[in-house]
Amino acid sequence: MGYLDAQEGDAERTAFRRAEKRYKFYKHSSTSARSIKHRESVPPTDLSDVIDFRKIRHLGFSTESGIKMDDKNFQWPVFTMEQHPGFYFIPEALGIEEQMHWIKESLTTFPQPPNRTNHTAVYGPIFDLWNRAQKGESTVLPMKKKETHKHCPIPRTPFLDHLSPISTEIDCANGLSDLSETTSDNTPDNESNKNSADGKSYIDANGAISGEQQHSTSIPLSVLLRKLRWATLGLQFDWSKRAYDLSLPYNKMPQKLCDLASKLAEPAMPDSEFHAEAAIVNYFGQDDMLGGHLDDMEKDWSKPIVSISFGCKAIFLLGGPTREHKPTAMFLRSGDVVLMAGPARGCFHGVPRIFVDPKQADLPDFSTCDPSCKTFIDYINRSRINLNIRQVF
Ligand SMILES: O=C(O)CCC(=O)C(=O)O
Repeated sequence: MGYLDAQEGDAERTAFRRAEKRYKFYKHSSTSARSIKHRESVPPTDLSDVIDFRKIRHLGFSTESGIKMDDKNFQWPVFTMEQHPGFYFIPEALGIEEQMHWIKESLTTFPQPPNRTNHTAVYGPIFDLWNRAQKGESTVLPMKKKETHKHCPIPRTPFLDHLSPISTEIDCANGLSDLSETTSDNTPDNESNKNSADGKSYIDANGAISGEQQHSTSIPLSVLLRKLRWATLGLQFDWSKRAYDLSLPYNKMPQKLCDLASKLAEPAMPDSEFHAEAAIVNYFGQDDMLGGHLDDMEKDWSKPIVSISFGCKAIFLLGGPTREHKPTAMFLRSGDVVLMAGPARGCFHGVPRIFVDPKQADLPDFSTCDPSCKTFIDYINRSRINLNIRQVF
């Protein structure tokens, strides 16, 4: 959030962009001889430079220079890096049961209206997405006629652009067409998005549609669940204005999450308390990446961003104040926490890679969780969720 996009063209030339290209996942879906030849010519990604804080924690020492561990002053061992002041890494901060609790919340409660998701601008608020998707419900969703052109009706918000799939071919939510990179409806400002985001038409818990509607299409809710890319909690963010919109209805952040965030934030602000006021839930599948960006919309950068990872392993890139700075790559695993405060708040960062292959995903053994968690385990075994918590004022 607070996304700053790269200028077209120069993106390829910056150190940050080069690192993204180095680590990203290359999809080769085609079985054509040319594609197979190309696949064979691409060497596996060299991960030898990726810092592994978990490994360092278990080894008890680091061969990397400038990495320090503080295991005395806080509840968890906390790592800092000399070249990134204001950045803190807390490996394995959350246990398996606690992770499963937040995975469930992220999939059931957090996308519930009035919280907004990437689907809100097109379809209006959708209630009970997770439960209804599990029941195999398909629903008729309102869409403006304009949106039935060949592009997929998934909003290309600035956020979706920064959470951009590497593959240019995405199966469309209505199963009819693909989402071209050239789609014109690429801001939440476009007319169709405005109308639905205004809440003029919506789907209630029973799947009924009310409000203005010019055209409709039937979409399995499981498809919309798979296409869920973000949800905002607490104070809601307006992507088109790049600002918190205090006029939007919102629920206060869940107290349990505020308490957790304030405890986790301690290494970055030991003398005062962190008050969580907003959060973004990021949902990633294999082909998703989060392009390099700055989170600069909150007023006070001494207050950290508290970022918690769940599910498949990812690579996190932490750069400098411009894209010209070569970023440091590090692994993020389920239960790891990152804090960005002070100078680190002004640094470009992103997630170029998610490892969903079971051999590389490094997932905790969620099978020890209650059997009722099975559907959540099935989801998280192929995905990653990030809870990104902020104090706005
Ligand atoms: O997914 C992550 O680990 C980082 C998310 C992030 O940077 C953001 O939401 O601004």
